Amino acid sequence: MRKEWRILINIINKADIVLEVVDARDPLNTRDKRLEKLVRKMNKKLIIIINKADLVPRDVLEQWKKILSKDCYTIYLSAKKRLGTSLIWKAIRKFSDKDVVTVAVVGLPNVGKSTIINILKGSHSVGTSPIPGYTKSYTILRVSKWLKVIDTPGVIPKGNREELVLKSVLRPEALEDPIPPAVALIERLLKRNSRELIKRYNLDEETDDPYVFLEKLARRRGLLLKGGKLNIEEAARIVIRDWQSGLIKIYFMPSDYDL
Ligand SMILES: Nc1nc2c(ncn2[C@@H]2O[C@H](COP(=O)(O)OP(=O)(O)OP(=O)(O)O)[C@@H](O)[C@H]2O)c(=O)[nH]1
Ligand SMILES: [Mg+2]
Repeated sequence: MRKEWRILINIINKADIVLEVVDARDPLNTRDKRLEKLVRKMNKKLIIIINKADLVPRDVLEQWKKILSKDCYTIYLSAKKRLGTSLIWKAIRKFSDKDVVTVAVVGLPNVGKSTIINILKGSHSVGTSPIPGYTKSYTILRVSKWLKVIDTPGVIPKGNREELVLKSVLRPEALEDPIPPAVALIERLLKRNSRELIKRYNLDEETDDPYVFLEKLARRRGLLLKGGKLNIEEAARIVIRDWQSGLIKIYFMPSDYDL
C-alpha cells in the first residue's frame, strides 16, 4: 500500500464525516470512486461537495447534483465566491449532532479543499494555489466550538499522464513533454465548445485539430524558439495551466457521458 494512502486511512479514522470535493466543471472526472469506497468501508459518512459552482450554470449544477445524489448526499457551492457555503455547515449538522464533530476534507489536487477549509475557518489559515499538489501535509483546525476540520493533500487518482492532466491534478511543469496531454485536453475542449476556446485565445478561425490549434496559439502569442520555430510546447503548457486555474470557461455536462 502506498504511504500516502496509509496516512489518509489514519486521517479518515479520526473523522466522523468525510467531505469529498469535486470540480463542478467535470464532477465525474474529478471524483475518486476508490476513495469513496474506502470511506464507506470505514463506515464514515460521506458528503460530496461540487465546488467551483461559479464556473458552471445552475441548471447544469442541478443535473450533476441529481446524478451524484444517487450515490451520496451532494451539495454544490463556490468557495472562492462564497456562494452557498453555509450549506456545508448544514450538511455536517445533518449527519452528526456530536458535541465536537471532526470532518476530513479530501479529493483530487486542485479541487478547492484548502479554499473550503479557509471559508469554514473564516480566515486564510491554510495555503491555496492554482498549482495542483500545493498542500503537502495534514492540518487539523478548530473552526468553531463544535467543528474541527482536517485539510489533506490531494489524492492522485489512477490514470496515465493525459488523463491526469484532464483531471487538473498534474501541473504542466511536471511533464517532460506537455504536448500529448495538451492535445488530449484541447481535443476534448474543442468537442465541447470550440467557439469558447477560440474566443479565449483570440484566434482568427475555428479548427477541430488540436495541433493546428497549438500552432495558431503559439503564433498569436509570438511564442518562438531560437531560430524562429514556433514554441508549441509553451503553447501546450499555457492551455493546461489555463484549464487548471479555471480561466477557460468550458464545463462538461452529464450528456457528455454515457450514464
Ligand atoms: N473559480 C473557482 N476557483 C476556485 C474555487 N475554489 C477554489 N478555487 C481555486 O482553485 C485553485 C485550487 O484551490 P485549493 O484550495 O488550493 O485546492 P486544493 O484542493 O487544496 O489543492 P491541493 O492542495 O493541490 O490538493 C485555487 O486557485 C483556488 O483559488 C471556486 O469555488 N471557484
Ligand atoms: Mg490544498
